[in-house]
Amino acid sequence: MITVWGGQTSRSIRVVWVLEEMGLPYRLRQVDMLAAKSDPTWLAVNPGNFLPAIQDGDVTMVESVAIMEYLMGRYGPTPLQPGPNDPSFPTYQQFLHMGEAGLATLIMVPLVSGFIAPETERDNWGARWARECVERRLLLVRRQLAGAPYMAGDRFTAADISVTYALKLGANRAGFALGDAEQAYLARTTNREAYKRAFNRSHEGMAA
Ligand SMILES: N[C@@H](CCC(=O)N[C@@H](CS)C(=O)NCC(=O)O)C(=O)O
Repeated sequence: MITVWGGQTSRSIRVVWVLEEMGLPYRLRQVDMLAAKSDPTWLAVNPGNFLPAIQDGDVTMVESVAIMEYLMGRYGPTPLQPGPNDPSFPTYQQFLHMGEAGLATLIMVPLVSGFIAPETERDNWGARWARECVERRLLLVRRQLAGAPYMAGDRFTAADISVTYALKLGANRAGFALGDAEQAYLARTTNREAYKRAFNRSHEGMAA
């Protein structure tokens, strides 16, 4: 049984969403980030103390996109992951990784500066720079959506799971304004039954 260590608003939703799309059994262990740094069981899984992590037999992994690739590789094939000879593969790879490396990671800078930093440090050069970097990367998402309904083209893939998380993070927690195309895209991706199950599982805490 795969164990996902996650939190209600964490990137663990990406992992749980993949598991739901693939119909794989798993159990979810919610980590309370306020208590996590003194929880030896959790720190033995991830001494870096960030979410998500998985355990699958002898495998222990962190990094949400790497975990997604592991699950699809080990338990696929799955339509979530186009093969290397599929024409959509390069675009798929690009947006799968841009969702974290180009968007969510950078979004964290204005997010923590804006909501967690002391008042006098909120408006800072680094946060403004990161916000501007995200805005430029969003131009690629916008260009893609001008010609196709999904990040890899005509059909839903794991790249959409990656990018959906980032867009929601930016819009809901860091004040990024989304246009009509991005909002319609989020409505499409989050209307999937697997997303709704993943969301509900993530918010109900411990589950079988
Ligand atoms: N690139 C990592 C980012 C992990 C990350 O930043 N996780 C957040 C929760 S969504 C966290 O645990 N932050 C606390 C910290 O890093 O101290 C991934 O995609 O898994």
